[in-house]
Amino acid sequence: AGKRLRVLVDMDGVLADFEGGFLKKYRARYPDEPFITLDDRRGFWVSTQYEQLRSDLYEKAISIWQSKGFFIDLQPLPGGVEAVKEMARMDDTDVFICTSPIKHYKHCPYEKYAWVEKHLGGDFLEQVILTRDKTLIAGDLLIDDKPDIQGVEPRPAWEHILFTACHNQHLSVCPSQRRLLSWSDDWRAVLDSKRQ
Ligand code: BVP
Repeated sequence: AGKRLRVLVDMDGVLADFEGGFLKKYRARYPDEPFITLDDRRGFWVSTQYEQLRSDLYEKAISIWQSKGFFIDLQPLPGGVEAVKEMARMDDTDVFICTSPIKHYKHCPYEKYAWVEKHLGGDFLEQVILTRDKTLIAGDLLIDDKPDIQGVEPRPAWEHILFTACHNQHLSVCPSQRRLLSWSDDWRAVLDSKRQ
């Protein structure tokens, strides 16, 4: 009998459409300001690329995800909610949602829980991990769209599976780093590869 598999799944950019939600609300709030299409996004930090476009756009970008309603209004990315629900039903499999809240805490942590309740159900609130340091969380897999996941633990327990997003799709990552192109990709095979 093998041990249980523990899968950590990121939220923004993996289950929830942070990039699409940002662009829509940014354009609605600042219709006369320049913006970056999703095709032109490069680098994990939206704020950094907007700052490079024009320095004052840094604060304008941040104002979008600091606003009430930003995180709860994010649309689910295709197939993500279904995949996570299926994982949770699999034998010998534990799935946790592992997400970093922004430091402006007025709305974000609350809305992340509310999003999980809305899209995955109240029982799934048991599976939520909010942390600014994912290296401390032990798991077999971490499915996350951030290319560099760092923290105080130099040897995290998990293997990071890079989930493809607009900002990382052109990145050439080291050949040992595995990717999931979307939730239509073979995530079941990735899980099976880690089972004893
Ligand atoms: O809560 C999200 C949004 C925020 O960082 C968190 C990333 O969490 P994980 O996906 O790693 O769990 N965020 C913040 C900024 C700029 C802040 Br200044 C950004 O550009 N992009 C971004 O996602």
